[in-house]
Amino acid sequence: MARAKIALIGAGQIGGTLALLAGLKELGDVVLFDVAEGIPQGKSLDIAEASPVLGFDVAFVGANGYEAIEGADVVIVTAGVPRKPGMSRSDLLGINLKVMEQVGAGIAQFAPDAFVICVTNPLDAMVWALQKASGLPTHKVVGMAGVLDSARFRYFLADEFDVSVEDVTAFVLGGHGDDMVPLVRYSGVAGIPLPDLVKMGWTSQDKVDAIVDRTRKGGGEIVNLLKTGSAFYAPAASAIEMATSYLRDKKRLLPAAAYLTGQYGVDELYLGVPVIIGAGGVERIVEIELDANERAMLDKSVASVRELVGECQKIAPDLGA
Ligand code: A3D
Repeated sequence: MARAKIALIGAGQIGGTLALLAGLKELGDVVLFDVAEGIPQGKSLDIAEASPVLGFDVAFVGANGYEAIEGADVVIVTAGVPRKPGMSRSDLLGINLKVMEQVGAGIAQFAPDAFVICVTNPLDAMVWALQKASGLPTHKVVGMAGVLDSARFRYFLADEFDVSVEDVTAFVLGGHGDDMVPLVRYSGVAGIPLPDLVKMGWTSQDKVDAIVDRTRKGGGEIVNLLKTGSAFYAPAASAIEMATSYLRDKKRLLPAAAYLTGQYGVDELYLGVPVIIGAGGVERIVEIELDANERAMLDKSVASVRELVGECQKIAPDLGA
């Protein structure tokens, strides 16, 4: 059987890490695309030269033309510019919106059957724009944020409890930002919910609250440490987990930014919710019950995503028309 083809649009910090992980996991042959000349070619060759040492058989191609992504099964999009000092949020939105228009057109022309995972920020608005610009069905275009946010939550909890990260599950809903909704009731260790672990004396409510807060600000914590650039190892690992579930039809239940058509009372908006990812793309959107407090937090998150998408619609009123 032919190998799968994975196209990575954006060969920056996350793009390069995605290429290495796709190789290590032998997910398929990799095309690394970027507008910057030499970067995708250089990173591809460097990783290919690591393959005899690490022991994987994957072909790597670096490219500056969209024809290279022809027939890709999965496309992971990290293309864009980061926010620079002096740049307003709207400036960033306008620039990355243009990038999504270019990338969407490239995908529509050369990889219309792909499963597309958007990583570019601001995530919930950019995945919306990418779906509009590509015209691909909504169940084939998702945003990566929830896997990363819940991974951070899991790591902090495992560290607090001194247990294996493998036994910690955690759930995060809503948009990717400071008002994301970490769901404490649905998180815990090997099936024991967090509120029970507080009762058992494993931790205190104050510590749980502090971990929730740290999870919400997890991206900023890394930015402050790195000084230049943002997190890339964990974001890349998270997108690879989503791609793996699609390519291997694993039907993982993962939090992802998915297009809602009435679920959670939200219509025509991408929002972080639990979904099943299998060979059909987003095969199901899972609606869990929320209490009044969780609902209020989700509503706040929905409002900020709507505001961002509203700004995109103002900048590019004809997008997807
Ligand atoms: P970076 O290392 O700057 O890579 C971005 C790449 O995009 C650069 O190599 C650019 O040359 C390239 N690029 C710019 N414009 C285009 C274009 N029109 N077509 C193709 N390529 C282009 O950034 P990074 O890899 O660290 O991050 C990539 C994106 O992911 C950023 O928008 C981050 O904000 C975002 N990000 C999201 C999360 C989430 O959890 C959602 C986490 C971390 C980073």
